[in-house]
Amino acid sequence: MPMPRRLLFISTPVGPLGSGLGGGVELTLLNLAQGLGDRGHQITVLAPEGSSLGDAAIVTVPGQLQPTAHTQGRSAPVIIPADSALGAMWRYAQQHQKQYDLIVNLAYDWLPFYLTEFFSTPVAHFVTMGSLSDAMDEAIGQVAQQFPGRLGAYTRTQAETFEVANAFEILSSAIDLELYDFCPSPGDALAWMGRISPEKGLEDALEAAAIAQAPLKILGNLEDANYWQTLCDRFPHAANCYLGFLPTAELQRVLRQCRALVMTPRWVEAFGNVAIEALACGVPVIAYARGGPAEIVQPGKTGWLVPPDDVQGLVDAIANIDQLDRHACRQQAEAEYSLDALAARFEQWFETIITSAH
Ligand code: HBI
Repeated sequence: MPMPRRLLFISTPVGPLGSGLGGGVELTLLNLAQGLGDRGHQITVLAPEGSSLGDAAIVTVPGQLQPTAHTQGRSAPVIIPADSALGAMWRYAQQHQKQYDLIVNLAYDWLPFYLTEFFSTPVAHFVTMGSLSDAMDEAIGQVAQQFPGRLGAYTRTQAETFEVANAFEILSSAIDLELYDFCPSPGDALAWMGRISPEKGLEDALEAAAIAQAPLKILGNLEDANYWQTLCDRFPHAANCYLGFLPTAELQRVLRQCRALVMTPRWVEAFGNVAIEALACGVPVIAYARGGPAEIVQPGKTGWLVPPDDVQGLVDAIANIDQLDRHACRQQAEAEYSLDALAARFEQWFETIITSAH
């Protein structure tokens, strides 16, 4: 077991931890804090005010939240609002960096990458989405060139959206399996989970469920109200399907009763934490063969992969759910996506950076 390290994790500036605005980053941070804490490391999390994160040591800073990167477009300029939480978090990090062996950035923003060379404590970057803008690609490319080995990603597919794909350490993801109860015999509903935002393609799941005449349960943060309104106009019953953004304990009580999770990403989903949450409950995953889910689903065993944007393909997969093995789903989660497996992967990545930085 390598020596205990003092690690400062800097969270996403788009929202307080626990609000759901940070999407998969919130779960990743919670899991890393718990998994690495259990392995004896000292974890501090730096996040916007109003954040909460289980029992990890957390430092919060006030300030204006960052506009989300995934709606800005490729040529979007770098935006830093006045009184920015992002700026405040990185000022804190600069002032306290000597107390840590490593700083780990989880923000998908330009500033942390630009500041890397100005820190004496090594800064690692866990990149949580695929390539979205030229400005971010440039900042990420700069780190790849100056500090090889400092970039991490969830999946190979996600890394390949960047020119510097080979500079990324692939770390996958995980969940706390103890929070998810296996369910051998589900009801007749399908599930869809995620931020309700255009890049998640919820309309295809609503259309496929309607054709298959299967009830659909929608869970997640209602991020884009205009988009949701267009869905409700097109699918009048959609509002009845929406169960809100639920904490994990309640979420899994709904999810585990479903026959399958349907994933309809329009973009390259970096990972798709919801896929392993489903597997942990024994719920097979029907997903477009795009991004992270394509590296998670074992076709014909723990789910089906469908040609991207092919709604009829979703309907065909829904008709073949009974060929899938719910026990195999739980077993895959235990083998590949436990907290300790994740912590061991990150610990090894951090050790390589820390030992080569001196
Ligand atoms: N946008 N500007 C910005 N910064 C982030 O850290 C960020 C984001 N959009 C979405 C997001 N993080 C997370 O929901 C995903 O990385 C999972």
